[in-house]
Parts: sequence; C-alpha cells; structure tokens
Amino acid sequence: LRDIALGKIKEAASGSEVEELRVKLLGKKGELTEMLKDLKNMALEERKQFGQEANELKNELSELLEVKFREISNNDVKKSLSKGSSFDISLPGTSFQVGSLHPVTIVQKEVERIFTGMGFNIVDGPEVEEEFFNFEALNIPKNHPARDMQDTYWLENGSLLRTHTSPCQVRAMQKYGAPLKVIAPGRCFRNESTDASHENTFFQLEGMMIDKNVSIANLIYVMKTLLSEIFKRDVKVRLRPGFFPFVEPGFELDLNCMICGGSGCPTCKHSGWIELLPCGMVHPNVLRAGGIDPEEYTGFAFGVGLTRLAMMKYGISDIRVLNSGDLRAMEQFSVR
Ligand code: FA5
Repeated sequence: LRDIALGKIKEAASGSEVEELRVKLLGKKGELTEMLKDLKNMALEERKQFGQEANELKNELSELLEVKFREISNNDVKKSLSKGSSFDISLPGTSFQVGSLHPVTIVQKEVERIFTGMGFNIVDGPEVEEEFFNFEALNIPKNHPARDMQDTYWLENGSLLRTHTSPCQVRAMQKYGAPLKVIAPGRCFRNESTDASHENTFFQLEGMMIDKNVSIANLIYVMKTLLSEIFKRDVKVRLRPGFFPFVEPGFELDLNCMICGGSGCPTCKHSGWIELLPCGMVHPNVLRAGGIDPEEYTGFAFGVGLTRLAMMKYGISDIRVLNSGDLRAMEQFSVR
C-alpha cells in the first residue's frame, strides 16, 4: 500500500486530486482504515506491531499529502501571477461585523479605572454564594426582616444566587485583613418581577475601605470623585439616612439632578435629586465577621448599581434592553 500510495501522491496534479487521494487512503472508508479493521483478528504481538506500523504509515501519508497540497497551491498562485494577472486593490474588501462592548462592561471598566487610580484593588466572589456570606456575616441573621428586601433564589443544596455584591466584603476582609481598599464588581440575582428599572439579573459594584480613622468625610470624598469622573463634571451629592443591617450609620447617597440642575424635572421625579447609591460605615459586627477588630479599625462601604449607572450615563430608559441581547441596541455603544 505504501509504495502505491507514494506513487499516486507524486503524480497528483491538482488540489482536488490530492483531496480525493486523502479520502481514498485515510478517509473513514479509506484503504488504510479498512486494513486496520483486521487488527481485531490478530494475535496480541502481531496486533501491536501491525498497529504501530499502520500508525506510522498514516502519519507519513498525511504529511506527504499536506506537503503536496501546499506545493500545488503555491504553483497555482505563481502561475497566475506570471500570466500578468494581479489583485485588484480597488475592489471592496470583505466586511466583517465588529462587536462592541456591552454598556455595563464599559461603565464597569471605567469605574475600575477610577478606583484603581485611587489605590483600590479589584476582588471577585462567587455568584453561587453561601447563606453565611450573603446574609449572616453581613449582620442579617435568619428571620431578620431585611432578608425580604432582597428576594432570594435559593438552590436545592442550601446555597443561593448572591442577591448583592456585599458578600465580597466579608471574603476580602477574611482573606486580606486590614487596612483594605477593594472594589468588587459582579452579577447579582433577585427573584423580582421585572419592569423598566428592575431586572432579576443585574450588576452591582461593591466598594470598601478600612483603615484607622476612616470617616464619613472619606466616604463622601470618594463617592464625589467617582461620580464627577463618570459624569465628566462636578457633581453635588447629599446623604439621607438609609437602613442596611451591615452599615451603621447607613445612607442613601443622592445625586443632584443633572438634567434640571436641581429645580425639578421628570427624571428626578421633580425632587431635584436622584437616588443613586446606598452606603455607610461598616457595622462592627461585619468587621468582626471579617476578622477585623472594630476597636482599632473603621471603614466605609457602598454598593452601586452598575446597570443603573450605565442607564443614566447612556440615557437608556428600560433596563430590559440591556439583557435582551439585541445587537441593534448594543451596536450603538461603539467603544471596543
Ligand atoms: C444593596 O444591595 C446593598 N448591598 C448595597 C450596600 C452596600 C449598602 C454597602 C450599604 C453598604 P440595594 O438593594 O439598594 O442595596 O441595591 C443597590 C443597588 O443595586 C440599587 O441602588 C440599584 O441600583 C441596584 N439594584 C437593586 N435591585 C435591582 C434590580 N432588581 N435591578 C437592577 N438594579 C438593581
């Protein structure tokens, strides 16, 4: 078989002849494949030797076929060029559809850039989370009414789909200790009915800074820096009391409406302020759960809805567009 095959490969004069030969020799019903079927009737020693030789032959033939194919194609190109034919460079090229980043990804990258510039590290956590990290360690014991604020997808094995990125706080404290400056962007899940501003799957970005003497003033400064960089202008913010079991005191940070400048418009529901970002000083119980002594260290934490931030930045009025996978919507965000 080898000698006949080598002769035929040598004689092949076109790419299609080489391909035909490949199928005839090495294809599913090819001659070599057929020969290998006899293997099962052979004695062990004979089978070993025959198998090895057949394999070597297979490798040799496929390499020769490949070399021959390349040789023929090269000759074809040379021939056509020597006949004076040339490429018409004025012909339009093949156009490819170019993808673009998702608006949430664009905003996430931008927030990451701003925070890493301020010395924060980026950390990660699992989307399938343990009850301990999502609730207990965040000062939300079983039967605490605050659990209802976040309708949870429970899994059969007792784990859950994280309802917020706050579990990353505890994981980071346990892993790195104090002082600590981290952000944790990620996907969260809540068993909510969807409307124009609520999805069951959305993105948050958690942030936390722990050190000696960290105060609310530090929190406000960092939040203002973030928002003025994102919106590319000076921003006015205000803090209102807000309740989250894992911070004390807890706040809702509002952004002065940039559409009306604070005088009232439909975007800010005529209040002049847009509720944007919950935050507060880390509760001593949470520091303890993270292995940090609250007598020695204090810290602030915040959780910004990345999906909502992207909607505000790009003027997207319905959150469902962002998870729709509709390329016509996504193509408008040309950052690649
Ligand atoms: C929290 O999830 C807190 N873990 C945030 C926090 C962190 C507070 C640290 C204090 C300290 P809240 O449930 O308000 O808080 O969600 C935070 C943000 O996530 C909201 O402001 C909103 O932008 C976004 N968000 C919440 N639920 C949804 C939803 N169903 N769809 C889209 N975005 C949502």
